[in-house]
Amino acid sequence: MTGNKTFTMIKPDAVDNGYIGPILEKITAAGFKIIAMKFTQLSRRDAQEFYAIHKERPFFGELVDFMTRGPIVAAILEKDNAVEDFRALIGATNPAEAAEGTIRKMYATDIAENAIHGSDSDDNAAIECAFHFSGREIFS
Ligand code: FUP
Repeated sequence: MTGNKTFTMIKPDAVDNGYIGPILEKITAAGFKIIAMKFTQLSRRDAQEFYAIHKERPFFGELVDFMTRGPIVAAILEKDNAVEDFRALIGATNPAEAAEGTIRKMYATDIAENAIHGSDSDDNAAIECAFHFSGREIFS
């Protein structure tokens, strides 16, 4: 059975470019319910931990610099088949390869500054939700 929650961040490029509103509009229009949300900024330690899976990759330093350079919007979204449906809504990691109408196609700058994050599995969605929100925020 697939889960009904996923985790997203509107990344610093999209916040800086004024796209919080249009992106949230697309998310809710696609049937996702926002069940927790905050405007915040990641510390370097937060970003290193969140992206620890990429720590050996050549782009890791730039990824941490980018993700900490300004505020983000972090949110938990609820919908049937949330992880898969949200990945379809945001599009490919590289916006040049993302389908027309996807959030990354419309609002991302390039593969490094790609506007939005979406969990890639139910297990990671649970880990990422818990990383950013306490149980009280998730369930109250
Ligand atoms: P995604 O699951 O689509 O967010 O993509 P990945 O987990 O593969 O990558 C996480 C982030 O690392 C991307 F959002 C941006 C950054 N990245 C790069 O900067 N260069 C790359 O070649 C791949 C990823």
